[in-house]
Amino acid sequence: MAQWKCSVCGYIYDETTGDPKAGILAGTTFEKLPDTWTCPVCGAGKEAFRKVPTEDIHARANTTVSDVMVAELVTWGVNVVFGLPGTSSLGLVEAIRKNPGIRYFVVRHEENAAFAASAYNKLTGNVAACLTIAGPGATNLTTGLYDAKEDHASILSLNGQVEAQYTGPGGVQEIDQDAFFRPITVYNNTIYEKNLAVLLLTRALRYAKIDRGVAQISVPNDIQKQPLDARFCARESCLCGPDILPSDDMIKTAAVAINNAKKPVILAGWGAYPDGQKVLGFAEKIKAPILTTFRAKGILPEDNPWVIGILGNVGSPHARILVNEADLVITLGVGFSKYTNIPTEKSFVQVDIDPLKLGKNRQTIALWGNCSLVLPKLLPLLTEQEEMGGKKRLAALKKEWDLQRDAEADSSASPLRPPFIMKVLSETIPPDAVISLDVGENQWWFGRNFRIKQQRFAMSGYLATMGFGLPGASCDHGVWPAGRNRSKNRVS
Ligand SMILES: Cc1ncc(C[n+]2csc(CCOP(=O)(O)OP(=O)(O)O)c2C)c(N)n1
Repeated sequence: MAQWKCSVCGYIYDETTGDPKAGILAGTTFEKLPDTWTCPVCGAGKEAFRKVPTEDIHARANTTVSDVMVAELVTWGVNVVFGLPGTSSLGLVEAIRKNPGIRYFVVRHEENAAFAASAYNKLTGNVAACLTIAGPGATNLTTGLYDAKEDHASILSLNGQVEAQYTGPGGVQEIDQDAFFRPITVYNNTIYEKNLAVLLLTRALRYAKIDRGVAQISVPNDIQKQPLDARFCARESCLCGPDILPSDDMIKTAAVAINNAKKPVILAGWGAYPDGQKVLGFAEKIKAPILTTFRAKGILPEDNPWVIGILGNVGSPHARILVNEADLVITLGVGFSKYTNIPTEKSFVQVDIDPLKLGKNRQTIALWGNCSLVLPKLLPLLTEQEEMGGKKRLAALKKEWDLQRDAEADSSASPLRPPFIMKVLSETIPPDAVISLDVGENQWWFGRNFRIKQQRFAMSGYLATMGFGLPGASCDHGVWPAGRNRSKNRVS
């Protein structure tokens, strides 16, 4: 006896029960139904019905749910997973072991897996993944994932879960992971039905990328090991990331404001970090100094004549002087953290990918878009300004700041003072090193006194949590994308 499903409304005709209301006896096969019979719910004809498959189409697959999920991760470019294995995640761990396109980095405590994944995304822009067991493995991720949430790092958190029949009272190592992760995540789900495994995974990856945050997927232990044939799985598509550009009119309005400004300054934030050369071209054209937020330190080498340094409480007094004098502040991907302390009474041209960050006051020309796309659109509309001695003044201010920091770096002080340590580190850390910063005094002195060259650096920005430094540095071990051509220097 088979079941037939109406493709219009979903009603199921069950041959075992028939359709008593229409006088169709129990045991009547679908073929024997009169041609005039219609769906008792929506009235669709027999041609709208499809046989409900009784056999599991995945039963003969030689791949498991885990194999298919891991292959999907590789397709999306997720080739690094950090975590700590255990009973409820072994199906997924085994699938990673078998797949040469992805590597599992084992940590001693899951918090470090989340920190490493967060740092990995901050340093490479690629989605990173964590994989832990259910319950305590999942809860241990919290601080690291919160760091990712606050700093908009895209992470997939894959977590084991106990078999469905053990959920609820009596379950061991079982918590309601969807509820637990809800405040941290941009997407959150448990795969209770293997047919949905790829669909939910691909949806999670889209959320992690587009909403720039943590997407969490729990996979019960038994489901991880069930057979699954990728050919019969629904999925959502890979996305490269949204290209957002403001209208031409808005860009023109911003260009007019910049062309009319007498003393503009550029304030570059984390959102402009990948676009150092574009920011430099912009500064050179309008002859404006480049200030940065703490997180964007190193967007360009500090000795570049247009870079004045950090604005904020780890910054230079000279950056503060310049922003106070400015009649226009051009902010590029800046989060307006309290540490940057941007004078909000100023006029702004503001570029940001997050529309809710835009419009910090009434005098803002808000450009909703990616800095990497907005800057090339804006640049041709800007008037090349004459060099009127501004560069000379910047050089003088920079010199003053360097001399002050040199004077602070007293090598004879005992115990050693942080400015001296930072001076030595500035002179000894190779220019292509990756620096992962922890939280504490070291962070403040690094921000203020370390003279950055081409090093890449990451830290826990908004959460400002201790514990980020070491996993952040170890995440670089062997996972730095090929072609980046960095040496193996990692500093925490
Ligand atoms: C997880 C966490 N706990 C507590 C703090 C508060 N906190 C910030 S710095 C700091 C002390 C750090 O001391 P240390 O690691 O010795 O670094 P130092 O300040 O000497 O550079 C503390 C407790 C924090 N930021 N994160």
